[in-house]
Amino acid sequence: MKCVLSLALIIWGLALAAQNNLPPKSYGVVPSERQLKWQEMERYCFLHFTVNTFTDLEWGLGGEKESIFNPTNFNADQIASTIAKHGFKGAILTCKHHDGFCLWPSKYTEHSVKNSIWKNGKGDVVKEISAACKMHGIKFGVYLSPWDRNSALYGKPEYITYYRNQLRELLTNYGEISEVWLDGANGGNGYYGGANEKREIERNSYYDWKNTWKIIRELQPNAAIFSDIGPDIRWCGNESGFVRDSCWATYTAHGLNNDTPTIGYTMQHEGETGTLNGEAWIPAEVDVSIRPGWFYHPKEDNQVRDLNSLKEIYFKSVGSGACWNLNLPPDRTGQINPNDVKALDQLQEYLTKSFAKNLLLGASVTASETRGKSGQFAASRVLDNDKNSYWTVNDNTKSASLTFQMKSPAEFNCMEIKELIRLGQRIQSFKIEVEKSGKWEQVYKGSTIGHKKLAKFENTNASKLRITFKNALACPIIESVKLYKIL
Ligand code: FUL
Repeated sequence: MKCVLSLALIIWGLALAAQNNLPPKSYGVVPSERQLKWQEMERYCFLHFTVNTFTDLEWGLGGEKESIFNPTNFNADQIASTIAKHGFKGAILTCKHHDGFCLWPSKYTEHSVKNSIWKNGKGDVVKEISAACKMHGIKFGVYLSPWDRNSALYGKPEYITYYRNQLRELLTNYGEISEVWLDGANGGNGYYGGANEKREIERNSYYDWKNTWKIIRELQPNAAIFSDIGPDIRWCGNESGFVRDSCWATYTAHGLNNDTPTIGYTMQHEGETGTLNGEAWIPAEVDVSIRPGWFYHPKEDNQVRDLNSLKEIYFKSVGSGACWNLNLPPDRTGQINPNDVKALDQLQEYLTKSFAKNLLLGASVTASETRGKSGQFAASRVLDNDKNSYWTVNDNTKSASLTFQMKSPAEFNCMEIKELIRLGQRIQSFKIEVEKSGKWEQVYKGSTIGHKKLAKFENTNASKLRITFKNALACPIIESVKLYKIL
């Protein structure tokens, strides 16, 4: 009997050891390839441009004359190159905003560039911007407002066919689309083909989103769909430029008043944090404008965000595991305004200088534990430049630490940590300490990490540091750690 028991114990031990030589299994819901690609972009730009640019409105009423749309010197190359030059990886254009005016010559309406004086009605903003993005190596996404204050059909079932036809045009004729941005503003007063009335829709059923998403999947399988409820990317819940310090890519949306959640009808503050152990992988996008409004208004020329504000947004979006969608509204010439370009120059200079030198290059690193004692999962994996390699521990270990020894003392104030999100988001609490006169001193206490955490703290001078992960949801898997002295 004793013999059988010890044999069973040995077999169990061997099985455990064998398991710990294999990569960890994924934890909870995980990102799709499409979401991983999107996450890698980190920052991209919104382009709000339409009749509003010329009428000084934020929400056009729908009855605007097409002739109003007349940029004096439209230059898609200036727009796309400005975005690319400043390190942003894509552009999302308001192909149609709530006023219903189409920036492409849609077959399904007369309310478009084809009836404007711009380029004698022969212009196509979507075509020019998408081509310029391609040329400058950045991605292109579309915003097609579900609410249409111009269309006589809005509020009737026929509008859904109209909307889907327009979506098909955008997803078929303009190359690869990286993101489809679905807005939550819905129903209300409008021109509606001259009816000039208020139209309400039944939020939960009118748009039949599930079937519209199928069209997107079919025509552009790599496009990430953004909305209040995903399915690929969620709204961060505010337009002020942040997610919370604790921010999960996992998310369970809730509707208002305990109702079913749908686009334009969620508990919006939940977007700022996501949901611990949420039901789906739907990471946050932080959309915010470089000016007070989403569209260009001459009176806001001196209200462009300054470097401090842009810096703060960067750390509270990209630095908290979200992506940043910064709106740059083309002005009446049809270009990014010089004041906005100036602010972007400053931001890019700041980011380039701050993140130029990873102080952990050449450091040595040890771990409290290494999975299966295997070199494949060694602590040193967090310092290599391989996106697929990582440090991890045995399955049952939920708290663990990494200790870094630099060759000589250095001054620093920011640590970048990345989890290997491909296998799920796990870290819910961590601290950073530095060794001073033989004693550990805490310099930072954090919560989630996800795709990327930029942990900022007071300038510190030391040569030895430690990160401790506590009570992770499953064994921590850390892809990389970097250290900087940011400006
Ligand atoms: C909102 C819209 O109503 C604003 O006009 C803007 O487009 C913003 C990005 O989304 O819901």
